[in-house]
Amino acid sequence: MSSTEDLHYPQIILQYSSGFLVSKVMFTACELGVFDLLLESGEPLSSGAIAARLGASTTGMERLLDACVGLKLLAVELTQEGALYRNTEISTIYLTKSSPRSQYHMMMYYSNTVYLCWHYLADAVREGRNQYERAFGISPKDPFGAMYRSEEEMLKFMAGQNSVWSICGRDVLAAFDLSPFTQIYDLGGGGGALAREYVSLYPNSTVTIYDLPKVVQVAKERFVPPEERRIAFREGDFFNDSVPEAELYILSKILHDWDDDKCRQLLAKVYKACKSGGGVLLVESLLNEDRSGPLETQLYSMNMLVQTEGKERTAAEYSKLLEAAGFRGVQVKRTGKLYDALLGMK
Ligand code: ASE
Repeated sequence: MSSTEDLHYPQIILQYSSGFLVSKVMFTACELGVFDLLLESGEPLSSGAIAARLGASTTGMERLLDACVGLKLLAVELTQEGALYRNTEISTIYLTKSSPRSQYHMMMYYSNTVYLCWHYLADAVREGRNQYERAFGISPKDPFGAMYRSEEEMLKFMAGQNSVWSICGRDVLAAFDLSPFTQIYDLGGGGGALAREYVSLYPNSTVTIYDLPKVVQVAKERFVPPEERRIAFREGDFFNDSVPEAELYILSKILHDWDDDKCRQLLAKVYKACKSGGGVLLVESLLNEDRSGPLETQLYSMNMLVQTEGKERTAAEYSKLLEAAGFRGVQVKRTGKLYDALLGMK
């Protein structure tokens, strides 16, 4: 029997068509605080109790909870008093706000910002550029000006970006032995979660978070505790201001925001500033060389289209960019997780 005669064949198409419904159910349960309430309560609750506590309708909440059960984000148990809902292990670990591995802030960024940009995906593909004009009525010229259009948006982005490092941070930093480097600059280091992973993995290092002044200010106030002495800050714009000398530069999810021209400019500047014997660590989600996957990276590349000036690239593409800037002995490490690492030396 050929695959087109297989009765199950259409399933995959139907599944794909409701992918965004799945996302939105998860985002909404996070946003309304379902997982936090069930964690806090310590016992299974009815849909009526959850609706009342969260100020929602029972009819809406009941359907949301049932859909979460279908997604295995909640479990349901039928009792004499009716259906009682509780968190599953996966929602406790990743979807509650207070968990050390919480992805809550990423969910909120996806649900309230990324989602709105994706409404204009067809326009983005037609025009080959980001959709801030249509989605938010703001100029697409300066993508980070647009992404940081308000302090609230900037905070949501920083918190969202921070959350992935609780899952992937160790792997990308342990991909190479970085212990010979003690003086590190994390260019575009944002909320500093990767820098914090770095100093915990390499205790003899000092990491300076280099980012736009308003980002640094918020990182200091909201994200990096002042008692963390191994993390320093430097305000600047890496395209327009100077980049200070260091032994290792981290560019984590930076090159994917920019076209090849801007990447070459930035890497040339980093190469010039880098101590000899020093290097640059790229942290990115790598496409397979034949561009056949991973699906997650292909989707992220579409997101770079709607939100930035960049794209996801293959290891060969990043290596070429590094070598064009002068870096040598480029090594690639695939972690098997969402983000991978490349190391180039001066
Ligand atoms: C960026 C990373 C992201 C710029 C915009 C972004 C992410 C979302 N929006 O450097 C995180 C990665 N996730 C996706 C969907 O690309």
